[in-house]
Amino acid sequence: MAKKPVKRLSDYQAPAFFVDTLDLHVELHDSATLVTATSRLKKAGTDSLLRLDGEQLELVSLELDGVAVEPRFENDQLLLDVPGEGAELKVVTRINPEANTALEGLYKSGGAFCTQCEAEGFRRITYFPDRPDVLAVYTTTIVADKALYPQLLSNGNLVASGDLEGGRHFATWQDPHPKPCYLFALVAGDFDLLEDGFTTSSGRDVLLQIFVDKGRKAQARHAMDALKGAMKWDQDNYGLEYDLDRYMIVAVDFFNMGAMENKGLNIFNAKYVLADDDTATDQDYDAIAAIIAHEYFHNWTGNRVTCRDWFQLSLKEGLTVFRDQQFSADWAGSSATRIKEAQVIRTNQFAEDAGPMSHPIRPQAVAEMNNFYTVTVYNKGAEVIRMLHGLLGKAGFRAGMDLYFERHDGQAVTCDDFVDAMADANDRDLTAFKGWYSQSGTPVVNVAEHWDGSQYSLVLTQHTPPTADQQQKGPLPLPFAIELLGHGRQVLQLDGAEQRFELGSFAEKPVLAPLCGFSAPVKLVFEQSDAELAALVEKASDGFVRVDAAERLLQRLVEAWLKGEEHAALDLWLGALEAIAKGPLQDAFLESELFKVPGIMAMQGWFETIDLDGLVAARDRLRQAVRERCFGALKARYQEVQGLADKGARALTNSLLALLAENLPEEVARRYHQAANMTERQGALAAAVAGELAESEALLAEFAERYQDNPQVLDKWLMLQGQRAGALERMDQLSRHGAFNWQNPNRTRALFGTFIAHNPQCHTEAGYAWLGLVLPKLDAINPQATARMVAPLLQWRRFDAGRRAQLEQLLTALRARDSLSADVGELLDKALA
Ligand code: B3K
Ligand code: ZN
Repeated sequence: MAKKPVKRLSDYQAPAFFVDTLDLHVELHDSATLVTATSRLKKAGTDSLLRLDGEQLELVSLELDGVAVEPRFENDQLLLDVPGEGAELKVVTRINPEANTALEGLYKSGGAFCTQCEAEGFRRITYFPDRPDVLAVYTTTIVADKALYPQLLSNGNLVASGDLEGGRHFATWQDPHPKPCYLFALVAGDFDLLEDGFTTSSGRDVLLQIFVDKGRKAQARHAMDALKGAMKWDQDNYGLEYDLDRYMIVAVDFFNMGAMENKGLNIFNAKYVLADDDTATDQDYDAIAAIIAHEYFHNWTGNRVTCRDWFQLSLKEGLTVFRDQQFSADWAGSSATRIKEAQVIRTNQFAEDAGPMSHPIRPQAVAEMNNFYTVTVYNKGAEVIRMLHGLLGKAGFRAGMDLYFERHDGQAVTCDDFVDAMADANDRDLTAFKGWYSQSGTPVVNVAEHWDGSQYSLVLTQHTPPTADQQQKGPLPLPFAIELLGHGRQVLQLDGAEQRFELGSFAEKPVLAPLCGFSAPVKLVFEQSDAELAALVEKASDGFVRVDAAERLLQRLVEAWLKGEEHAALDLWLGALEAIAKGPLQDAFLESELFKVPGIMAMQGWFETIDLDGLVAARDRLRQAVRERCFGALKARYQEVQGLADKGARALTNSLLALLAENLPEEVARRYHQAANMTERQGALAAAVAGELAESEALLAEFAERYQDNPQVLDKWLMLQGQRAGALERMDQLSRHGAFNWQNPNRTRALFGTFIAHNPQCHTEAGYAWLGLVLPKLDAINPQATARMVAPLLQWRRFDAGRRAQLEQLLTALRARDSLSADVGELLDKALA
């Protein structure tokens, strides 16, 4: 197995050399691109040993101040002694973009060249100090065939361009802002272009350009509007303006993640750019706006102020996710926005904490950095920023941000620098709060209530169970927002392991709604009565509390079912749903969440050991119970909203249809065929598939035919195929289907990723045998994408004895393979430790 040495935060050393300027000259050819990199080096301390990173490069020549030098190698580094205070370094390398299926460094997506350098992809372009604390001013010249690649793009401003011999042409770009190499980007292709403009608050006219595949220009309109919305929002809310004359976005179909914030030249997964009503759901529209905003916001939180080292990733990612969440809440938000954010933490992040990949939002040891672009670093990181925002208030948080930029603009800094700016701007001691950066695991908050006939008080205690990476835990300061039904809301600040809160005198015992708005990323243990929980589902004023109360009821119920017992929670839950459905429609988004049966993934998080068969049976039984008991009320609500042309109504209609599909097969088919947009069409199709309706086969075939020319839409089809009952038997055929492509991570994630994460059939003997064949094949193509897909299997120890044994065997055999990537290897090392 390929191994990467584990790096530790505590071993950080400042670079020996800075790079003032970097001139890149890139001669593009499909299989032999020539890169000439000329850098002006400046000694940073006393050490004269220069370390350059490089992977999968052919070194053509190496010169220091015009004199050829002999390279010395140590693992993936090239070492050079540089006498004096600095020198000019010229490195020429040859690379093969066409063979680059890992999609890191320079590669081809369809007919175009593009790059992905974060975290450590620049070292696949040239030898360079590939670390975020080396900031240089870049000048990039691209040379390529003019007919095939009429558009040549890189960071910053276009300073020269022209024709060359042999049908080739060139363009030279200059980026005046010093940046780390992970923000470098280059694109060459033949795209359709949507242009617009934005004038910043200080009067700078910015040209906005979105480059998309031919014929897709109209589908970039929504992304463009979101970009303009984000630019204005950041000015209005943080006083942050754009700092170049041009902002470019390129949409490509081959891309490992969502998007990348390269300075002035974002590269996006086409999935997060292209949309129109016929091809994108309401959810797609929202995700596009959120990611467009996220990458734009990075221009300040990430690019102008960047990370000292990759352990600090949450410095830019947690903060930028928080900012995009704020933007989304303002721009397109609904009552379900916060509920969905909480679901990501409770389903995905808590699972990460409960498994072998547990790490603090600032990890302490990393082998393959790409493995740490996690829900912990991103989403829990955002929750930590959200708590800070709550603690300091809007104005205090803004003062902290202002001070952060005043102190650190143009620098590469640490999470401590960020918290210190927040503390200093507000004259607060945030030492204890910093524990959120160094401690992994999910705090468990225990709630005990006391009511003596008049005085009502709460005792909150917290403890964090040990995690795979860290045994010792301490209490963390956390805001615990509560509502006493009918008596208003307040925030209790829990600072220690145990605290008592006197809440006043009450003639009747008040009903407590805990953790309003999911005020802290914690688990709740609270022996609240079933009846109170049912009351919360119906009456709490906080949407998260309502959904959470339903979940706590269901957890009790499923726990009883798994033991072969019955539980009164069933009646209470059904009663609450029925009462809501019979009441006047108040909030369609919220109802759309309440009328969902939790998925298997969410249910897995309720228990330490995973009884997969029991959970599948429980889920099906819940769906059936709803149909039996609440059909009339839910159908009436369905009829009330199904014809309405608004987003909330569409969300609610889709939830109801998914619940009632088995009882309404004709209506499912009718809605599919008469759909006015993709939200309706996909909702109906998903309901047919989840309900395993006889109609689903024909509807899936119709869908594949209708969208045969649109790979992004066909990913929706592949996802449904991946989660369908009996998917495994169709895998071979599906992976040979024209909609599928082994080298495209969107396709493999849609079909295989969905199957692995969401289809219980994956956890059968045949499923494991299939994994044993498919994972090595995927890993040889794209390690980063494969590592992401493997994540759910890392939880193997939590399954029943039979599955545990089979999974251990599968993972052990995988780990023993010589050709295994460092990416997957790191995960398996941890999982099997
Ligand atoms: N910063 C990039 C993610 C890079 C992932 C590298 N494996 C996108 C983002 O968070 O905005
Ligand atoms: Zn980001």
